[in-house]
Amino acid sequence: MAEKSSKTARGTVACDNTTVQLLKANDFVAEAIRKEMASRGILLLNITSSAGSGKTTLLQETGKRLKDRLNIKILVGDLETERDAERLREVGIEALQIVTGGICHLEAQMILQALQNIELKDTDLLIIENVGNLVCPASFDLGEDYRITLLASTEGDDKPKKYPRMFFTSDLLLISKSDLLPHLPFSVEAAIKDAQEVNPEIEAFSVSSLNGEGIDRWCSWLLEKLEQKKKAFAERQRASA
Ligand SMILES: Nc1nc2c(ncn2[C@@H]2O[C@H](COP(=O)(O)OP(=O)(O)OP(=O)(O)O)[C@@H](O)[C@H]2O)c(=O)[nH]1
Ligand SMILES: [Mg+2]
Repeated sequence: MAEKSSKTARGTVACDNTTVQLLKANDFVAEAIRKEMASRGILLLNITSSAGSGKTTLLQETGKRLKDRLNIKILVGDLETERDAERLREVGIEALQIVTGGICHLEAQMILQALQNIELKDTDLLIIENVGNLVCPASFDLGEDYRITLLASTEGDDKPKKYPRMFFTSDLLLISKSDLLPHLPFSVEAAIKDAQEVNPEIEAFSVSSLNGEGIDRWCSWLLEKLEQKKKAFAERQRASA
């Protein structure tokens, strides 16, 4: 206690972490989801970012390009409203809204409940749009194969070091709204450098849902991961036949 009060005097409080068991329970459910997706050969992506970084718009553009080639389903988490799911349905993608009722992230058990309400048969790609928040969703594994984080050019290039857990746990960083870069003091190089110092494995490139920059590259990235997943699925099927 004495240590904590001295930290308070310096303007810092070290809080005890009481959520360890909750996260452990989440991980069990996430692992069950991962196994279920593996048994069906479905690629599961978890898209995260701050509020308003362009997740739904990117998924609309993705859907427009890939919906005739792939069977895509989207689960979208928000505190309130069905607006994002409606936007995705408008471009012809089957989308189910998960309304968290105030919770600032999606948990694996929410995904498990939502999965009871969608047809997984023949699905190729299941995408989760997480609640817009760069903090809490970082701690919750949803059973995804890959986590993709958007960082919009309007948010500032300093975010990877300030919110490291999200970047540490992500496989791909998309610098979104790149069409606005000419108007903003945002260095793509600095943001990517910081993200790769936090997580040397993270891939990164810029996208704009407005002018289309990087969208083909994003779709190719996604298709390559899907192909790898399908291949592993087919090999397992052959081995067990
Ligand atoms: N200039 C520009 N604006 C964009 C781009 N993508 C999205 N927007 C705009 O940014 C705003 C937020 O976009 P959304 O796609 O709703 O963002 P989101 O991350 O899904 O938001 P939440 O679900 O609320 O977290 C909207 O006004 C979009 O039109 C982009 O590439 N460039
Ligand atoms: Mg959205």
